[in-house]
Amino acid sequence: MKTKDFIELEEKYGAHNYHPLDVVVTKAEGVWVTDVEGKKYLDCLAAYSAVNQGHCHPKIMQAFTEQAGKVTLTSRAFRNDQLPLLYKDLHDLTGYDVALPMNSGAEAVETAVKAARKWGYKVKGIPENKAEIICAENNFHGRTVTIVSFSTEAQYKDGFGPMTPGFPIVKYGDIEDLKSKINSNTAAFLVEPIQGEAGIVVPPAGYLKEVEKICKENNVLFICDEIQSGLGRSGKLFAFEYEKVRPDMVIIGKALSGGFYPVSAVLSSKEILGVFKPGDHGSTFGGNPLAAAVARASLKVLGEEKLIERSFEMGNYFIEKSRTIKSKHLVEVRGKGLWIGFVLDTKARPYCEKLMDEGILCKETHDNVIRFAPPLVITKEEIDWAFERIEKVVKALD
Ligand code: IF1
Repeated sequence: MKTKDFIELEEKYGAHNYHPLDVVVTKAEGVWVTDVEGKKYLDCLAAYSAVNQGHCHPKIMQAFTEQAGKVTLTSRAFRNDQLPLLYKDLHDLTGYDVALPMNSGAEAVETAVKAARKWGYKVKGIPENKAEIICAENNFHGRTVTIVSFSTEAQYKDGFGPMTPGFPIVKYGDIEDLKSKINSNTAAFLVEPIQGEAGIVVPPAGYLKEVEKICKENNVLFICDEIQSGLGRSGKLFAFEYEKVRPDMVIIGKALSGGFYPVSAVLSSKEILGVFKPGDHGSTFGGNPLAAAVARASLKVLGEEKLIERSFEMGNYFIEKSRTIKSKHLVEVRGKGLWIGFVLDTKARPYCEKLMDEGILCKETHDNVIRFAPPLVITKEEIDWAFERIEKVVKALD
């Protein structure tokens, strides 16, 4: 079967909730993916930062296959010999005392919302059903009805009402707006330390420090969604580290499994996650031994291969080179680590399509930003190879 045959099947039998590039991937390794015609591409999306360790990393693969042959799922009605070890690894790596494992990022965000609300009622003393969780304009935290209830993107909400109440919105990066929206019913502020879907938007220097101070002064939980920005993508373990803050709760996912399996988690303290009593919350697959074994291997690879430091160094190299491109449509190059946005004054999709012809896969975000987020294992030579083609395409489209 050829590319067009696969596309025909997908168009005929699949729901059209995506508009993918017409590349049909059959194999992937490291930063390279191969399509059904045998053409190779440099993957500059890394499945939205879920394969920071590179596609099909052999060590994660080994952990996956070994565990798959032992036990994959017990449900949390019983215990298993992998989850406690993941808890310990997460504590030792992040310093957070307690974790609650889930599967998708959205499930972890929902878990954080439930924990913050319950903490608001049981610990802070907010009157029943009055808890508010403030979110930022242009946020992206997932696709459940409650999560799109606090999205400011009309399309993500259209046709999915009635929305869940209790989520005031503030301007991202605007500390005065946050101060003005906090009140005695505020349980938490949920924010991406760098906004991904919004186009890799880095907040003004000092913003997160101010957020932490305001939240502490008002007994409001500071929650960071690091599902996309975390685990090395920004050049740090967590993007919030650029401002030396310590959120009360951190949400992780995506690269927590190196792309092998949906694994996510909420990291926090006993005081906060202690609000959950047995039976309050859960999930069939949450914390299963296969997920835990894969997550442990994925975290180990980040450390062993120094991928966080690589992301910092290679990201700076990529950003500095990109800023030498002279083009009338390239307004700004921004980002942190190997998380880079080319901000255009025109639609980004045609650039992504031309880059695909040049052998580079990337994805536009918010119409006018080309997002480059390759696996963190990318080499300097591969960046040079990509840069040559990126510059060629950007100039050609001038
Ligand atoms: C899609 C966007 C990126 C996330 C943050 C939670 C989640 C995500 C910061 C939810 C997921 C994915 C979802 C995917 C495309 C992609 C995406 F364009 F949608 F916004 F990366 F920017 N917090 N982001 O980035 O995690 O439930 O998906 O595991 O929905 O199209 P999930």
